[in-house]
Amino acid sequence: MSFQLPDLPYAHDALVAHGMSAETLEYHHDLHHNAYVTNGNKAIEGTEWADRSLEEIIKGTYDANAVAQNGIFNNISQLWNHNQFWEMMSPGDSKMPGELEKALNDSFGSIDKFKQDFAAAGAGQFGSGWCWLVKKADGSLAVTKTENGVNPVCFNQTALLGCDVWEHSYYIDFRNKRPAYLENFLNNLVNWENVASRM
Ligand code: MN3
Repeated sequence: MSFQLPDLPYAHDALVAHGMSAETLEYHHDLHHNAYVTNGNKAIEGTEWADRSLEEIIKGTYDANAVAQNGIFNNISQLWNHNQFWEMMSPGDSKMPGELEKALNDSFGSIDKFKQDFAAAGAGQFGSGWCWLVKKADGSLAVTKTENGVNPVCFNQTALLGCDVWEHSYYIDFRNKRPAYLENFLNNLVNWENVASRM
């Protein structure tokens, strides 16, 4: 079995009015995400991981004590991360469902405070990585940041929202301004219905 690159759930130019260009999606989905699929398939070929699910491979190859993760983990986790990322953005005007609004207010004090924490996590991730809203095993919500391809699956957490803060995610549209990219992501791009469906 080999993994496939999923189609974007919208056209390449569907997010232009929301601050993400077609050129970004052409590079980010068609080239970067596709490279994780190609290299991930190559890396697992002929290994014990060849017929396992993405989540099984991520959990089985993540090494909490390693200075740098291995090639199987890096490519497969990034494949999974991007599969989620496209679904977490919407070309429409996404309204936050009431249950999610209540959960964020209860956990962070206000929606604004949640957005501040999430943006600070993304801006504060030194080098490549991701920031997340996760649901922990005990049911509580938290904002986290991870380096490179590491993701909530590694920690048995549910990823409710994730933002890619690798430079390839924002350099075409925002150049070096990662905080502006994060602010735009939170205010114009998030598919809040998708976030709520993951709870
Ligand atoms: Mn990326």
